[in-house]
Amino acid sequence: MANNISLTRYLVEQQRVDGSIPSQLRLLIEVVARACKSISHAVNKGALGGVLGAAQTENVQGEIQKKLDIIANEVLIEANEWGGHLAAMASEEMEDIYVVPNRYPQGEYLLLFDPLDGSSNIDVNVSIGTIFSVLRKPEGAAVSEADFLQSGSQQVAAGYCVYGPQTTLVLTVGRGVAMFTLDREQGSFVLTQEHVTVPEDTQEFAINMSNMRHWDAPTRRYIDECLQGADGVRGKNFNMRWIASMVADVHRILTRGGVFMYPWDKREPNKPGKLRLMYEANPMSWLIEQAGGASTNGHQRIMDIAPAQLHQRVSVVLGSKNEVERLTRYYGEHSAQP
Ligand code: AHM
Ligand code: MG
Repeated sequence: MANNISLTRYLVEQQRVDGSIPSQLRLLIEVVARACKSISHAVNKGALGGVLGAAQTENVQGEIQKKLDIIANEVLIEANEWGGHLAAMASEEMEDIYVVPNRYPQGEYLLLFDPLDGSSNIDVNVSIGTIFSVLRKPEGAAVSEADFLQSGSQQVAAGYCVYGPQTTLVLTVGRGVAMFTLDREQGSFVLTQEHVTVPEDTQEFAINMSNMRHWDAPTRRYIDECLQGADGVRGKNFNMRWIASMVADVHRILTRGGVFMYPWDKREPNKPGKLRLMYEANPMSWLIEQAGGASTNGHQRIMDIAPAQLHQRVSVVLGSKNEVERLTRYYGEHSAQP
C-alpha cells in the first residue's frame, strides 16, 4: 500500500476507478470525518474539557443523555447542515428528523447517525464511537421521515469512527471496507488498511452474559455450546469479550473475527432488541458483510428488514460467517419444533 494516502485522496481515486463516490457523497463523507475529528478531540479532553457526566435530559429512547451524546450530536449537525450535500439527518438523540434549514441548499442524501455509541463507557475512559449510515433521498416532494424508511441494502455509504487508543475511521461505499487512522500531527485520516476481511471461523464471542437468564432458547444453546469448549459438541475452546460499545466490539471483529450478539430478551419482550436498526445495526451489518461476514436478526438478513419506524430496534447477530450461519440454523430448528 502506498504511504500516506489521505481520506480525501482515497475518495478521489476510488471515484476515478469505479465511479462509486460522486462529489456530493465525497463531501458528505469528508464532512462526517471532520466532525468525528472534532468529537475525538472532545473525547480526548475528558474531564479537562468538562465533557464527562450526565446532562439533565432524556432522549427519545427514554435514556438519560450524557453531555458527550449532546455535544457529538450538535457537532454532526452543525458540520453537515450547510454544505448542500444533505436533505435531512436523523439521530439516535433526536426524536424527529432534522431537515436542512431553508437558508442552505438541499442535497440528495440523507444521513443517519448514532453520534456517541457506547455512552455507558464515556466516563470510564473506555472506547466509544460514532456510527453513520447514508441513504439517497427518494425523488419527489419535500423530505419527510418516510424517506428514511429504506432497508439497509439501500445504503450508499456506512461507517463508524472509534475513539480508542487510536481514532480510527472505518468506511464502506459498497466496494469493501477501508480503515483510516487519525494522524493528529497532520490532522488528517490516513489509510491504514484496505480490503478488510472477517475470518469465516472464530473462537471468540461477544454477548452481555448477565442477561443469560432472559435469553431465548437458540441463543442459550449457542452460548452453552461455546462454554462447554473442547469438551462439548464444538470440540474447541471459546474466548469471550464484551466491551459494551458496539463500535469497539465490531472493530475487534473486523480486525480478528468473532461473533457479536445482542439478541431479543425477556426483559422487554415487546421490543425486538436493544440496538437500533437504522443507525446501529444497518451500517454495522453492511461493513461486516462487505468484509465477508454475515449479519442477521436470527430469522432474516438485517439489511433486508423493511423499517417501519425511524427508531426501530432489532435483535443482532453479526460477525464470522460460519458462526452466524450456525446460530441462524439454531433459530430455524427451534421454530420448526412443535
Ligand atoms: P448507546 O448507543 O446508547 O450507547 O447504546 C448502545 C450500546 C452498544 O454500543 C452496546 O453494544 C450495548 O449498548 C451495550 O449494552 P449493555 O450495557 O446492555 O451491555
Ligand atoms: Mg449506540
